[in-house]
Amino acid sequence: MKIDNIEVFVSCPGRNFVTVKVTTDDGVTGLGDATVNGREQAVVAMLQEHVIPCLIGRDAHGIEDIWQYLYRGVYWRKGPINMAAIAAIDMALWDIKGKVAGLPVYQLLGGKSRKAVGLYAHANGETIEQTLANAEQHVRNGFGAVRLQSAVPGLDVTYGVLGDKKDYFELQGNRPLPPEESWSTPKYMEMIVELFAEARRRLGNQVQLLHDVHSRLTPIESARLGKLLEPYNLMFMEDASIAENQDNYKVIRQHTTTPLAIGETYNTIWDCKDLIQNQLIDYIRVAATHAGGITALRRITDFASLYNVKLAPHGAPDLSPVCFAAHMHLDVWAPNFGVQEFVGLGNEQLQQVFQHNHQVHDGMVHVSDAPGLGVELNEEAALALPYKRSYLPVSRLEDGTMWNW
Ligand code: CS2
Ligand code: MG
Repeated sequence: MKIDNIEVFVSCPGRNFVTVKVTTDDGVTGLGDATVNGREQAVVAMLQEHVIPCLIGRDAHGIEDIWQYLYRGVYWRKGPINMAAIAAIDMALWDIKGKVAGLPVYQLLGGKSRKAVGLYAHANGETIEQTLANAEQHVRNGFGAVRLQSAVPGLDVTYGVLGDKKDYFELQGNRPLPPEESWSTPKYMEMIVELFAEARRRLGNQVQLLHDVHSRLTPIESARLGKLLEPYNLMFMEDASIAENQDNYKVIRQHTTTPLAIGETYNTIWDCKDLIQNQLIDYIRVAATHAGGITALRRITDFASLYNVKLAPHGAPDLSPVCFAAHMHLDVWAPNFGVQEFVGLGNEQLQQVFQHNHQVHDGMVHVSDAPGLGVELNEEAALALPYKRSYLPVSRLEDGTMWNW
């Protein structure tokens, strides 16, 4: 079975997504997600100019060999653009293999390790009261885990808070240039502990609580926050600090027992190998789209299982339903699965462009048994929503110093 054609669709159902469609010489098709938020066209160029010409005519069943060919063969290894291109091809080939075998991808990985995939929902608000009311709604809807993000008093905008936007798609959808947001760690630290103290008073101790620091703190500030949050027993504190220097997490780890999660910006196992093998983290948050696809995530997951690190794939609104489906199959298979981020099934446009029947209820996803990944692309709908350049924000400290968004 040969790769006959590979197409790239860039569509904007609320925000931009890059979708790869591989077609074999006997007409079997597979989908992959190649979306890198704010750098979509760079991945399109990587695919169209440098990757696709090398794949036409190759054996579509040769998933590992094609992964190794694209990873080793580029010479300039790693990086988010390169690995997203590899990831999309990889996902599409797993999709094809499942369709040819008549099996959902999780069966090809080794079958189910659990009946369904546990999710954490996103709660946010302009005030602690609003955030917790949103969290209570998620708990009523059956979610057993909720991420809390609340506006920082004194800052115009805070990461993870929708403000006057109705959903994340509207929030991200139209930024012709990077918006500039300001950050104050002192103001944040004043609010954050109160948020979780009040959350435990209102939500009780059963619900799992999470928080995304979004790389805003230095290691010692993260250590301090982790200690302050220990009484509130978080499931994890995510992206406490940037870990280009993976040793940063030795500073955090020696001071706090609050579980740590990181990984959504990583694009190979090398970005997190030391964090995992030194047990400096508890959850690895890699995304199939950003870290090389299903083949790569399977490898990272197995490596993490040796060190008691659980898989908690990224699940933000800038990953398409194709990546979400890839995560469903990995999550339901992985013996060391932890939790899956879930921001909802998306707006009407998104559900029109990408169709699947992964069922969400009671805070869990019941993975589709459709062969392959279980997602189909409505090409007509996709083409009717053309790409619209949009950027992620940038962040500065209040004195103007560039900071981590
Ligand atoms: C966030 C993401 O969901 C998360 O954990 O860190 O929403 C992140 O801000 C986006 O993926 C950036 O594009
Ligand atoms: Mg995050």
